[in-house]
Amino acid sequence: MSQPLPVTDDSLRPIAEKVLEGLPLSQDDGVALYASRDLHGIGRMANFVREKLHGDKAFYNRNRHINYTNVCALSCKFCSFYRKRGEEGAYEMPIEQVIATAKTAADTGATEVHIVGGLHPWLKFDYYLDMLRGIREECPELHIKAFTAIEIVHFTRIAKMSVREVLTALKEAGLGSLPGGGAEIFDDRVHDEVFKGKVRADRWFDVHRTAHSLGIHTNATMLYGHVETPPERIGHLIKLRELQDESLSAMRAQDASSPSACFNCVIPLSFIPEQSELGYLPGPTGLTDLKTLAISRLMLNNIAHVKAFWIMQGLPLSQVALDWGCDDLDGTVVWYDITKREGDGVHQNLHVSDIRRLIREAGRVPIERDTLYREVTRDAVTDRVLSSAPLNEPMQLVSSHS
Ligand code: V47
Repeated sequence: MSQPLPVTDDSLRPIAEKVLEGLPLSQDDGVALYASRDLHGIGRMANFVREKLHGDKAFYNRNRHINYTNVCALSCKFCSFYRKRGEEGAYEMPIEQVIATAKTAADTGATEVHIVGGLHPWLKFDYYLDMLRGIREECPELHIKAFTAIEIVHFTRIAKMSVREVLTALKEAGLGSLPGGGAEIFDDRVHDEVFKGKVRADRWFDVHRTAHSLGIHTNATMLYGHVETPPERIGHLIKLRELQDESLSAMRAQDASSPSACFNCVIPLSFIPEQSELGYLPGPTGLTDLKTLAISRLMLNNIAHVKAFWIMQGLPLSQVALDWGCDDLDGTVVWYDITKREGDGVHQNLHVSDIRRLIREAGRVPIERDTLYREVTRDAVTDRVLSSAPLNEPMQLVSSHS
């Protein structure tokens, strides 16, 4: 017997049929989803996909974000993080401070550090290599997820090396994976309006494609709710799906001597206007947040996880999003300097027991994961990680989610 279609908006019926059959949605389908008022129907479709992939599991991790410098050669209009060197509030952390912060994180139970910063005009490539080597030496078990594609392109310039050479050197120094930042919206019109100085989409994809070919897993983001239109968001998601198709094909063909990798998850980032040059914009509403998270789940049928990053969407909405296609809330974070909401400081620590409580209250089962989405088990008394799977091993996505 065929399943009942979960939508009340008749125009979404053909889309619902495709979703139930696991078929990829088109650009027009994505635009129709944004145009529909059937928020619950969209949520039910996204939830269908989410539960097909992950059942009732909702993932979180114990991590620590480290922003090593806010000095940046760029001046993107959406960004409230960057400072010019010498400007009040500008900082760069000595390597020892980054290493000590990572060590404290590892000692207090984190399995991951997430390290990103501005494009610092004077720091040499050795600064980044020494940072990774130092963390690797002090905390051999800690997964280092570091440097957006934009920072990687910056390193190719300062080190006069290719993307492949830079990534290879970083991997040898201890890099585990790349975070998804710097993607914004893959569209030239939006690029020229709000982040003109930044490299264009082709360079972001070049970095992620090369990382995958070197066996380095990566994440992907989309910054929504500023000047972009719904069709531009859908175009962005389809471009991510296309690279994931390529990377999954390569993974299927891989042998032990040439490991390859893919996107672990997508993180739709809700734009926070405060203290940015776009501070006059209202920012996305709760409706746009829920629709975008759900539509990301629906468009990206080949990416395993959709993360509601609670710092951006806020905790209450992130909790609700566990029924709108999301299966992951990111983590403990501890410190976050990139975006600034009125009243928030940079110290934004979410306790593990609070994350678990929020997930349980939403009717889901909290699962601690590592960066590559393997379940982490801990000794109940010492809190030490017991899972024996070696870190930095590629996630087995291909057979289960393609
Ligand atoms: O690249 C900057 C975005 C990103 C604002 O990979 C803003 O697991 C909202 O990429 N309002 C950095 N967003 C954060 C990021 C990230 C976060 C969590 C997890 C992962 C992951 C990656 O934040 C930037 C930019 O796209 N951003 N300014 C703003 N005003």
